[in-house]
Amino acid sequence: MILRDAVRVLVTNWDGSYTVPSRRLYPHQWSWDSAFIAIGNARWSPRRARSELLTLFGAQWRDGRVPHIVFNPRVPEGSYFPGPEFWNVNAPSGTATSGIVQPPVHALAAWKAHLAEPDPAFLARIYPRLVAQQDFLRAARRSDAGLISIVHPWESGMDNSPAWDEPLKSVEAAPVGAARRDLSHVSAEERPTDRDYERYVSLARAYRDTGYRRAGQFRVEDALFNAAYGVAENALAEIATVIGADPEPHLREAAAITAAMVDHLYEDGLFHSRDVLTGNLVRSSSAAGLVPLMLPDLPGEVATELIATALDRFAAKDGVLPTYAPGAPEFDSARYWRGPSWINLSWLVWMGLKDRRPDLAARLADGMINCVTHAGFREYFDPFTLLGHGCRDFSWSAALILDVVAEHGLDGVTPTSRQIGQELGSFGKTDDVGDQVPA
Ligand code: 2M8
Repeated sequence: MILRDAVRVLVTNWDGSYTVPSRRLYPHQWSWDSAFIAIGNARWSPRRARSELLTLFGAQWRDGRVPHIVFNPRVPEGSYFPGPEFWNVNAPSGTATSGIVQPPVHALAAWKAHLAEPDPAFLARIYPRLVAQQDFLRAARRSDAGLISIVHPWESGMDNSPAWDEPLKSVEAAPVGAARRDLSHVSAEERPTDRDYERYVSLARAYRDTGYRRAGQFRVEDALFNAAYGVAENALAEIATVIGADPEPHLREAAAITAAMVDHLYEDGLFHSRDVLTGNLVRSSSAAGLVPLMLPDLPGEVATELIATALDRFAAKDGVLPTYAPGAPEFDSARYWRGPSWINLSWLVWMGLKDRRPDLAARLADGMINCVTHAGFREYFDPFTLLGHGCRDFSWSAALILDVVAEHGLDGVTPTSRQIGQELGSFGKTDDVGDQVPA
């Protein structure tokens, strides 16, 4: 049942060649959402997974950047703020996009799509684009410390994390007036405050006004973003091997970023972010700091300490991972990215634990399944009551559950992909209906 419901969400949110995160709250294509959605779709429709990624990379800029939003021209300007008029960008494809990026989890998604249904031609097509995505980050965002910066909280994907409270203090808030659309769909207590939103808008405007070249007053080396960058290099090494390219430079880069992260971002059992403008470590209790568990080159003792932190400060043994440590004063169990459990973050940590601590990984898998069984495919969940928050029928919550169930099983039974196909019954056929898969 849960599998059918998950696919129903993904089918409902499919727009012909990609998937919207949510019909009402997020009616365009989002970058890292599409990577997570592709990972889930790969479990029942690898064709959709490939289409999702190729559509996103169809809007890649000449400098290699993959914009965080690709706008659907058929959706009215007023449906989402800030929309195409605010960002004022046309990608080389002619599509309107935003000008900032999100964590580069796409190479991993492409690799997982290939594992689900081997397709070297797809890999050969997407590989240069994935390499260009990494090249952009190296060229435009790398500091002397060898780490990649983000220039907006929206680039972290964990937009409203308390980890950004301190670096955002120097950003002037610009009035956005009645422009906010999110509050028509979700209650204000579950979304960022007006003051935070005003800062987001003022930062985005400052970056836009330099032609998306020079950042405003926010430049941060984030643990999750840098871990995603390293994981992407590992995935690129796998892809390179299949298509006859050289995996070595990717493996070297993955090892180098891991070492730089340990040197500069690690302290007391957790990875943190570094404020590039002040040079200070931003000590916080964000679960982003556990995501480096995904890096295969992570020194064993660091991994052991991270796992101890996950158990102790994040109560991971209970299975439902909060985005912020519950004992920290900034923790809020219902507000967007300030504490609730999100399926994508739990999934990233689950990936990092599968080989290191299969028992704990299994608990997180059960925890993710419990959340959606209890509350449906909500955007985020109270980690204690499992109450659902944010929008409903949220795509990555559905997609990643398909991936978790395919690997971990449900009620102790691990379905084969054939069984998943059978369980989905008629949904399997929708794979062939109404698609506009990029040529
Ligand atoms: C949220 O972010 C957007 C801005 O990009 C928003 O609040 O309007 C975040 O949760 C982000 O991580 C996610 O990619 C996006 C769409 O699901 O929504």
